[in-house]
Amino acid sequence: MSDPVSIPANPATFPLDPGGFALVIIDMQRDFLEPGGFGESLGNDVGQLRRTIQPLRAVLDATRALGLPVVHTREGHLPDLSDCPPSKLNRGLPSRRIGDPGPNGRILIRGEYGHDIIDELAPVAGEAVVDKPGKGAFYGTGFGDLLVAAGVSQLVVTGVTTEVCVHTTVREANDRGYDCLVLEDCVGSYFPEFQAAGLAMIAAQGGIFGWTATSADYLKALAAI
Ligand code: TIU
Repeated sequence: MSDPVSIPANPATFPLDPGGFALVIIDMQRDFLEPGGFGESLGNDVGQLRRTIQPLRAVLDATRALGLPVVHTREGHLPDLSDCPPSKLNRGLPSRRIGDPGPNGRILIRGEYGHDIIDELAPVAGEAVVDKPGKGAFYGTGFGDLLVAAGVSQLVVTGVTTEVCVHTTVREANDRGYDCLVLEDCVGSYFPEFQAAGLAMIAAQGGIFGWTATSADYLKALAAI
């Protein structure tokens, strides 16, 4: 593969290694992006997240076209909830709890319609799908081994929500030695103020957790590979 391609980013230029990165798409599931799921049950406006779909689709298409690795994640639990700690099950005052029936099936349960990825970003053959019981993609999953096997050291991170599963995954990845580039318009939060703060926290202190850039600049870099 070719030499690294420079992407304008915060807090500094990101040297994208064409043969050494994976696109990671965090939890673009119906349960977070469509009415009747976990996100809405917690009192959130799911419409806040939907602006990520179009730019993320462009990023996914361009990454796929080059045959580069793509990893999708899904947050959710086994039907018997044996992998869901009581602390998570009982947290807050949701209108519906994890495992309760909803219009898209049991909330955040593997195999249910609502647990799966939205049609616009559905995985295709050859793309890894990592099912995770927690907020971070590394905890309780084969994600770390998969990245080692793929030989990547950089992660281009997208998905929802910015301050929860995206942040947890970026922090886990950072501690494991990965360089994370978060695409600003391809991550979303139910809370505009958390979106802004979440992105700022990644690039602050010289890039304490990584880099942030726009999808347009990522797409320009892919075109230069
Ligand atoms: N509630 C919230 O903002 N997020 C989650 O519960 N999971 C993810 O971020 N995927």
